[in-house]
Amino acid sequence: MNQRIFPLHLEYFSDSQPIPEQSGVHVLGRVSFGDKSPAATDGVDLLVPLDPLDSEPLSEVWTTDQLPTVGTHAGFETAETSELLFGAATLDCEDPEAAAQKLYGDLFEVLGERNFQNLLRIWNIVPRIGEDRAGLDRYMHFCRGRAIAFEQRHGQGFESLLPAASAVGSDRGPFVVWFIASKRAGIPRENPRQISAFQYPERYGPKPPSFARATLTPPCLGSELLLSGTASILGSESVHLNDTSAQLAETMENLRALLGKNGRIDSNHLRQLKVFVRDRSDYAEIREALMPLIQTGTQIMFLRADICRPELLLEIEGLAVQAPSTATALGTTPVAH
Ligand code: 3EB
Repeated sequence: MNQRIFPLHLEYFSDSQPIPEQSGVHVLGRVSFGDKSPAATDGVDLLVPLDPLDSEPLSEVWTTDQLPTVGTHAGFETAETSELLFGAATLDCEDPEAAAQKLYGDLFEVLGERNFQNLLRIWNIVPRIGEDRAGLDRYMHFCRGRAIAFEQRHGQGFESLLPAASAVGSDRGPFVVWFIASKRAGIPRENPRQISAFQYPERYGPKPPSFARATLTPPCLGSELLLSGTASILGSESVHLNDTSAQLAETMENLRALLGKNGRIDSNHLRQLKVFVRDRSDYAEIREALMPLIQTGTQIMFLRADICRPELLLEIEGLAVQAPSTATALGTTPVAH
């Protein structure tokens, strides 16, 4: 009892059990994976067609400290409080560029209508992301539509307003987007080991991907670090081709670099990791290699997904919070008291 109530909180819960109720805690949105929806919540419920790899499938549950108003705006299911807007939409469309323009155009309409100016986090599911379309892959088409939509909305310099994101591929179903926006701005963060995605050279596509490496939520929402999908990329290049364990190690280095040092979150705690795995047959190896690298109490879920570049075998996103000094960054030694 008397658990602290957070203004924005993420927890992974098993699909097979009801979400525990706590007075004063309200579900903004629940994102489940696979083909079977768990029982509905009072917030936005979304089913994403990526297969869970864990024996006990988990849902991503975002909660807040106010009772949200749920609704539908410009094709998005929304849950809204005075501080936060959670939204989700799906779209059947053959053309990934058109799909991105439509989804992001609608998203900006929702943000304008509800008066939420700040995107904190967005997730993108692109069906058959790696398939060729007129000499480019479908991910590149998606990136072009998304960049055009951002530029139409924010004009030149939109890059400084980009949220943390993930973009992975599904083998079935529609385009899916879900997002968290807030009244107050977060702070975008880039990774010193990587070229900003919005500055990738043209060989990765005619328009670069529109996302920040991480977003630090505003203090009123807990100054939590929302970590984008992160992969085995150094500079702008994929490294460790055909080597799952080396890609995992490089990805964890990239996540570590994002957690920051003095003056940022230095005593941090990784609360969640979501691991997207291209080949089911890599699941056991990745899981085994990952476990020793993480702190007790970090929640992990594994999903089968295509990664946006064909040579990437995995991608990992997460959430980190400032923690008491006894908590440690991933891979470091606990401090004794
Ligand atoms: C990368 O670093 C890997 O297009 O929104 C990660 C997170 C990746 C988000 C996106 C893509 C996106 O480029 C891929």
